[in-house]
Amino acid sequence: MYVIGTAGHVDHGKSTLVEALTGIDPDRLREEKEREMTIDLGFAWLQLGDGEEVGVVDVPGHRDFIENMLAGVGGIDLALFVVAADEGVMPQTREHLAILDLLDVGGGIIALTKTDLIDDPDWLELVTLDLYDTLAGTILEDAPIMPVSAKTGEGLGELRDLLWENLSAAEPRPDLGRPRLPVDRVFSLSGFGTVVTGTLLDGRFRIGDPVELQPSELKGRIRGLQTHKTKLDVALPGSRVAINISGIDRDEMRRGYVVAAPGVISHTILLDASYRHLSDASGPLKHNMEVKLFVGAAEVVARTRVLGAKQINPGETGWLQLALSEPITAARRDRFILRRPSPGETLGGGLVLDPHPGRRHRRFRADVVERLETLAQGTPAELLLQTLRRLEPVAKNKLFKQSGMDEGTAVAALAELETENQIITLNKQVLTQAGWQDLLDKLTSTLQLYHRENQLRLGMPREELRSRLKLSPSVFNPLIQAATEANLTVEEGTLLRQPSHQITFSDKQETAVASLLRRMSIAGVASPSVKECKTAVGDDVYFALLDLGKLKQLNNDVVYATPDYKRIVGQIIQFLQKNDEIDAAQTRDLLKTSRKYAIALLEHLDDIKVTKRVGDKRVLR
Ligand SMILES: Nc1nc2c(ncn2[C@@H]2O[C@H](COP(=O)(O)OP(=O)(O)OP(=O)(O)O)[C@@H](O)[C@H]2O)c(=O)[nH]1
Ligand SMILES: [Mg+2]
Repeated sequence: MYVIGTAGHVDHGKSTLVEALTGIDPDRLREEKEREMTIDLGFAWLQLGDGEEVGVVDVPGHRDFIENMLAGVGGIDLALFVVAADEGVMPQTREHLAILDLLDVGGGIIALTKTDLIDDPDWLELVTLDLYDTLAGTILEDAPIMPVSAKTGEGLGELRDLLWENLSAAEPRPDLGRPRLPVDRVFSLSGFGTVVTGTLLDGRFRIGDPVELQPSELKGRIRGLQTHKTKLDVALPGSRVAINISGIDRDEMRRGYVVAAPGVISHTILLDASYRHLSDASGPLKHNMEVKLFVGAAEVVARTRVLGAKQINPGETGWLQLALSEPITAARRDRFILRRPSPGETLGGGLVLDPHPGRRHRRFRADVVERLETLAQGTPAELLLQTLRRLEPVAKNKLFKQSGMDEGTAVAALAELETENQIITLNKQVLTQAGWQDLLDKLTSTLQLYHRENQLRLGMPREELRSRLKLSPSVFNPLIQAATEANLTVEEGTLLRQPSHQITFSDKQETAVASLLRRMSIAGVASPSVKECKTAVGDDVYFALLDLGKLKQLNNDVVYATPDYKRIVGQIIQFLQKNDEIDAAQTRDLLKTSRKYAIALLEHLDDIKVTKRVGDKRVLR
C-alpha cells in the first residue's frame, strides 16, 4: 500500500497531471473550479505494476494554501514533484522542495510537464540544468526528471513505470501493531454517518475495532472501512483509508486529530525535537519565538525553547523543546515543519525525539543535550527491535547476543517492547508485531492458494501447511490458535481451511456420489473396496467425501459410509461390553461377513485405541 503526493509551484499542472494519470479530478470544491486552482487537498488513486492500488494526494501550490499542503504531505511514500517546462523553477518549487527535504520523504520523481508548450529544445535543456542545480544537496538530488505533457499524453506511460519502479523499491510501511490515522478530511454521508480519511500508520484497522479520538479522548467504534471507494474488512498500514466511525459526532472531529487504537497514543503540549533551520531562512530561529508547528495533519501554535545554544542560525541544526498552545498527538520519530505565522515563511523542521518529556528543560544543561543526542541515535528498545526484525522468529538468548548490548540493557529493552505491545513472545521465541502479522498474512494467502488448487479438498493438512510456512511447532501452533480466534482459519480435524471455503460438487459429481452412497448402504458390512469407490466417483471426489466425513476409510482396502461404520462399530462394542473379549472368527459371525472385513475392523479399533489386542483376542481399553 503506497501513497504518492504531488508538490510544486502554483499552476504548474499538478492537478491536471493527477487527472491524466488517474482519471480522477482531484479538485472537488466549487471554489476550486471557479478559481481554477487547488485550495485544499485532493485525493485520487491509480493502479501501478501488477494492479497495486496507489493513493494520490494532490496539494495546492499557491503559497496562501501552503498549510493545506503541509497537512497532506505528512504520510506520503513518494513525491510527484511537478515543474512546468515553460516556467521552470519558481518560488514554491523551492519551498515545496525544502519541505519534502525536511520531511525526509522516501523518494521522488520530477515531472517536467507542459512540454507541449515548448518548441525550443535548448529551452528544455536550460530548465533541466536549472532544476539539477535546485535539487542538488536535497533528498530529490538523484530523482529522475521525466518530461511529460498532461495535454498530449507524452511521457505518461514512462512516468507510470518510473513511479512504480520507485514505489516498489521503497520500504513498506511498518506494522507495529499500533494503528493511528492522522485525520486529513472529515465529512458526513447521508445514511452512513461521519467519515474521516487519512493515511493509516503503524498498524491495521478492522471493522468493529474500538478506537479513540485524540486529543479529545472520545471513544468510538469502526463501523465501516474503505480504501479508494472499495469496502474493506481490514485496512493495512500505508494505505489511504476512509473510516466510518460510530459513537463520535462529526462536530467532534477535525483535521489534525488522530484516530487510534485505544491506549496507543496520547496527547501532549510539550515536545523534544531535533531541528534543522533552512539555509535561506530570513533570520535565525530564536528562543521563545512564536511559530506554527505542523505534524501529521495537525497545525498548532507553539513557542520555541532553544536548547544548548542561544539560537539556531540559517543552515544549522540544533535541539528544541516546543511548548504548544493546545494539545496534539505525535509519536517519536514523527517529522515536523515549523513556519513563522506572519509574514508566512517556512523556517525549518525536524524529528520528534520525545513526545512526552514531562517537564520544561533548563536550556543550557549538558545532561539535557546528551539525552537528546542519545534519543536521536535510537533508544535501546528501537535498536533491539531492528535486530529482531532481521532475525525473527528467534530465541531470546540469541537475540540478546546478536544485539551487541549488555544483557541488562537488552533485557530492559525487551521488557519495554513487551509492555508497548510491539513484540510477541511465545515461550522462548520472540517476534515483532509486524513479523507476526506477516505470518498471519502468509498463512491466509497459502490457504487461499491451496483452496484454489484443491477445490475438492475441505482444507489443507496441518503438517503440510506448517512445512510450507517453514515454522517450528512452537511458533506454528500459537499462530493457528491466533488465526482461529481471529476467524481467519477453521480447524476440521487435521485440516485447516478458510472460513469461507467449502467443497462444492458439480451436478455430475453429485449424481455419482448419491449412487455410490446408495450402493454402500445396500452392501452394508461387505462394502465396495477403496479402489471401486475411487473408480465410481473419481479420486478427488473420493478424498472430498473423506474430508467431509461422509466416508470412513479403515485401511488401503476397506471403506464404509459413515452411518454404516457407526452401526458396525457399535455392534462390536456392544458385544465386547457383554462378553469382555472378541476374536476374528466371532467378529465375522457377529457381522455375518468375511474374515477380510472382520480383521480390518478389529485392527482399526486397535488403531483408534478403542480396543487392545491380547493374544488372538481384543478387549476394550
Ligand atoms: N498546455 C498544457 N497545459 C497544461 C498542462 N498541464 C496543465 N496545464 C494547464 O495549466 C493550468 C494549471 O494546471 P493545474 O493542473 O490546475 O495546476 P496545479 O499545479 O494543480 O495548480 P495549483 O493546484 O493551483 O497549484 C491549467 O490551465 C491546465 O489546463 C500540459 O501538460 N500542457
Ligand atoms: Mg492543483
